Amino acid sequence: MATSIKKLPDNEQVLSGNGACGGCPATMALRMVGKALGPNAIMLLTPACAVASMGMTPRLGYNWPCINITFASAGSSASGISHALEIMKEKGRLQGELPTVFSWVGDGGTYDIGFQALSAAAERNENIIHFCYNNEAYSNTGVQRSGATPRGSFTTTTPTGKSQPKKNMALLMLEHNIPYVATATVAYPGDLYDKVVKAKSMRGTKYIEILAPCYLGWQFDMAETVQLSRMAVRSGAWLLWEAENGRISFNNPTAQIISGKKAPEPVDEYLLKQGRFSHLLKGPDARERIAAIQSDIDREIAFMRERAKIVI
Ligand SMILES: Cc1ncc(C[n+]2csc(CCOP(=O)(O)OP(=O)(O)O)c2C)c(N)n1
Ligand code: SF4
Ligand SMILES: [Mg+2]
Repeated sequence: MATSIKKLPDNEQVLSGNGACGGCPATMALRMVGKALGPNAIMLLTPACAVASMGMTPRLGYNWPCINITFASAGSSASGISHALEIMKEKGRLQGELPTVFSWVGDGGTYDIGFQALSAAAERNENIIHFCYNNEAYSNTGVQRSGATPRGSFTTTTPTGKSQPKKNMALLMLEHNIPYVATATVAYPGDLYDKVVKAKSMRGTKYIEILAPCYLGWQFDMAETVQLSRMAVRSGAWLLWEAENGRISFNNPTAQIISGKKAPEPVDEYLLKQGRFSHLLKGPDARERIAAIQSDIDREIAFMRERAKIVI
């Protein structure tokens, strides 16, 4: 059972007065992450909403040392900092527990622009945590398509809807043979918290991806962030899973969907809530377009069910 939201620690690493939109899913997720990591951590950020949300010195919204770096260097910069800390400890210039080195990067920075350095860091099994907060688009620059944008979604670079399905980035990271990979989302804060606690306790590269429904790109009422996140999981559009040393397990409610105990909710209702899909739902071929999205989801569920049977 995941930790209850009522039992999460009181410590806050995301401070009030930060620059995020009200109801920002990425900031909500970061708050949970902060509760799990505590203050002894170093944060790396690539250009994204998370940087804008952080605000400007002297009014930083995050209670960690924060380093803003280029998209292409999150993996390598985090690796370098992690090594530097170990050398400082060896030389007696740092005492006590070493800070956790973590990157907080959007889907654009993870799936696309920063993938090469992240892949290289994972292949070297660097002692870092890479978080991808996935709002399924380049939100900070006005909502362009990324590798995480699902089929059919409107973005400013896919005005008639993206024609390709999203890629399974978490699974790609698992194929780097790293010790821990997990997916999470803001509607299940205890699940996210537990996963971060686990990642913090492990050595090597850890990858945690958090679905972050963003009202701007997805076009819904910002008060419904958590509801959208829950609908994504219940429809199977987002699967909650984790892999410790290559062994995949699913977390509820995804576990019930995978085992067949519960059918995923039809995707229609989830799509209807979001303006980014509204153009798909009109016209004579609306059923066909929704069916294509439903079949992406069904295929991914079936694929992950089979993939989980393979133990590396
Ligand atoms: C190499 C490079 N390309 C493009 C940009 C412009 N840029 C700044 S933020 C951003 C969007 C990043 O998207 P994502 O990583 O998904 O984060 P989000 O904005 O969604 O939080 C882009 C493209 C940049 N700063 N550097
Ligand atoms: S645009 Fe979306 S991800 Fe960016 S700060 Fe606003 S709610 Fe958060
Ligand atoms: Mg994004």
